[in-house]
Amino acid sequence: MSVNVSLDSYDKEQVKLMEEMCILVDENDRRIGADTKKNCHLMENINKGLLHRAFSVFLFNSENKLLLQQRSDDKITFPGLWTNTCCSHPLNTPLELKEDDQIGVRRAAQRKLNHELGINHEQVPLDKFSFLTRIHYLAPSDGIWGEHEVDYILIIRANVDLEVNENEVKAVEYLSLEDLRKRFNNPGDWKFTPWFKLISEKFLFDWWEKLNDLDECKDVKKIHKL
Ligand code: DMA
Ligand code: MN
Repeated sequence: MSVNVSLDSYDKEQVKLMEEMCILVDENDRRIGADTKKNCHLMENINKGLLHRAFSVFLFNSENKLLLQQRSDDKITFPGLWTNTCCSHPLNTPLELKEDDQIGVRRAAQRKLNHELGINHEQVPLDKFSFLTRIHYLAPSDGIWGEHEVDYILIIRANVDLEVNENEVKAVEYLSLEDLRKRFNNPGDWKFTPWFKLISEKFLFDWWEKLNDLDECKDVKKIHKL
């Protein structure tokens, strides 16, 4: 699918990333092809049903605080919004297409935790991510761009060293469960991404209470439509 939308007015590094090849899936998360990150995020294509695979990482430190990030103003979709630790897409490459044990998604999560936040692979080993469930959602960003994804939820508990990539991330903050509840009730100048709000409203606080028993929270077969 190709639509004539100019990327000229956007940040050059972010424009380059729009050439990445995302994995197209059907509503059952079966791979049906590949397309550019640009095409996958144009509302014009999304409105025709284009759907791709994604992941959302929620990283908690040993004090059970969640690492949030504020997206950089250079991002083409959802700039400046506060969200969970790291989100992105497994790419259409042999390593990240692999579905056994969600290994492709885990690899992508490791890659982007490093790219966005400077976290070393050793601090976030592939087998330390807990895969909880998948969420299918659609959310417009502005008139032109949006998201329509089958989103793999990954939780990891780790104390990490950060070296933030300012092209990706404007600010970071560790929040306790109570801090986040307060932020949602009294956001001040904080605006949140739609997927973070959706996941938080439906699942996050429950998962947070059960960080020591995450197996109880796993629903690996189901794709929740939010
Ligand atoms: C896309 O995140 C994935 C989800 C779950 C919204 P993103 O826009 O941060 O992706 P990227 O960092 O690759 O631009
Ligand atoms: Mn996406």
